[in-house]
Amino acid sequence: ALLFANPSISQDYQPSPENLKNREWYQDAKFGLFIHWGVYSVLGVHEWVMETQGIDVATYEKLPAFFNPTEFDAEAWVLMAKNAGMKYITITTKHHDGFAMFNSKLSDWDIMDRTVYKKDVIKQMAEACRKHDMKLFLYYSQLDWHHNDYYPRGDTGKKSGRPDKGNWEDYLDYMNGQLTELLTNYGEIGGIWFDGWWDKKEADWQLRKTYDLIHELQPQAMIGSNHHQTPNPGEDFQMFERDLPGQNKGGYSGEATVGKLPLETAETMAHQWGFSLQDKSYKSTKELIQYLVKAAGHNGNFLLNVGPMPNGKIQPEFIATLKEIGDWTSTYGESIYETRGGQIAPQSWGVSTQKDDKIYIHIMDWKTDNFFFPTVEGKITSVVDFQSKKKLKHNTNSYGTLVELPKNRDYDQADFVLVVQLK
Ligand code: FHN
Repeated sequence: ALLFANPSISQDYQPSPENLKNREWYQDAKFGLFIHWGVYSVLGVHEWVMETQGIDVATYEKLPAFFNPTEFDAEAWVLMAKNAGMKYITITTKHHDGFAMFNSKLSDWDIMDRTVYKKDVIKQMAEACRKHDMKLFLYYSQLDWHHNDYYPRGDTGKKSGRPDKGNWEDYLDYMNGQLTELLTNYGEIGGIWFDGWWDKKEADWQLRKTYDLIHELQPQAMIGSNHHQTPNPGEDFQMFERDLPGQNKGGYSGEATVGKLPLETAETMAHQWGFSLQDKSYKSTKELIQYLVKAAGHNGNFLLNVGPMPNGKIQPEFIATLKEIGDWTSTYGESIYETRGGQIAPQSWGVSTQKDDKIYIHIMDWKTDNFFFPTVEGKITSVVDFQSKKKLKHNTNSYGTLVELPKNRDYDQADFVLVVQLK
C-alpha cells in the first residue's frame, strides 16, 4: 500500500530551507562520481543487455546467482572518489532490469534474496560515505523491465518480453514503497536521481505524489530526473546526459532549456555506463578535466560515471585516470569548487568561472601568446597566471582586455587558468 501521500500539497512547489541549503552545497560541490552497478555486470555487456539481447525475465532471473562481488570495498570506492576531487556519489539502487541492489522487503528481486553475496550494497556505500564526508545520491529507474505491473508496456523492454496486463497503480505503489525504504533505511541522503520516465511518457506517473513523498521523508533530498525536458514542479536540480547544459547535443528527443535550478551534466569514462568488456573507448584525462571545467563554466556540476566489475573492483584504467584528475583538482580546485559560471559566457577557447571578486578564465584552446577576453563588469586590478602566480601584462580598452601570456607555455595542457582580480 502507498505509505505516504499529502494531497494538500499544491502544484506550486516551495522547496524547504534544508533543500535550498543542500542546493547551495551541491552547486559548490561541482564534481561527483556516478556508479552503474548491477547483476548485469556479470555478463560484461553493459546495463542494457537484458533488452538488447532479448533475454526474457525467467532467463535473466538466473543471473543474480553469479553475482558475488567478494572484492567489493565501499570505502575504497569512496576514497577513490575523494582523491579524484569528487564531493558526492550517485549510485544505481535499481536500474532498468528492476533488480534492487539494496535490501528491499517489497520484492525478492533484490540482492539479499537472489545472490549468494547477500549483502546490502547501498548500506555499505551509505556507511562509507558517512564516514568520509561524502554525500550519497540514489539513482532509481522508474522504468522496470522485471515488474509484472509495469504496464501498459513502455517503449523499451519489448525484446525481453513484457506482460500483457498489469496494474499500473500497483507498480506506482511498489516504486513509492521502495523509495520509502531508500529514504528511511540509509540515513540522510543527498537526493534521488530518477531515470526511465521517458520510457512511458504518456503514462500517469503521478510524479507530484512521489516527489512530495520524498520531500516529506527527507526535506533536503534533491530530486532530479533524466527526462531531457524542462523540469517539473517538485524537482530540485536539472540534469543533462552526455551534454553540457543547453547544448542539446546528447541526441535525445526532448529539447531541454536551461532553467534556474542547479545543473548537472553526466558523462561516462568510456562509452557504456555499466561494465563492458568490449568498450575500450576510454576518455583521456585531459578530455575529462576539460569536461569538468566546461561544466563549471556552464554553471553546472559534472557527474562522471564508472561501471564497476562483477568482482566489486573498478577497472584499473579508470582508477589511473581518476588519480590523474585528482592531481589536477588538488592544484586547480580553487578555480572550480564553490564557483559559479563566470560573467564571460562560454567561448570557443574555453569558459570562465567566478567567485566573489575573482574571475577564473579557463583557456583550453588558444595557440598564441596574446590572448583577448571580452569586457567584464568591474575594474580589473590584476591578471595572474594561476600556475606560476605571476602577474601578467594586460591592457584593457572598451572592447575587452588583451593579455600577454607566458612565452613557451604548454599549449597542450588541459587548462591554462588566469585569475582576473576585480576591485
Ligand atoms: O538508459 C539509461 C542508461 O542505461 C544510463 O543509466 C543513462 C545514465 O544517464 N541514462 C539512461 C539513458 O538516458
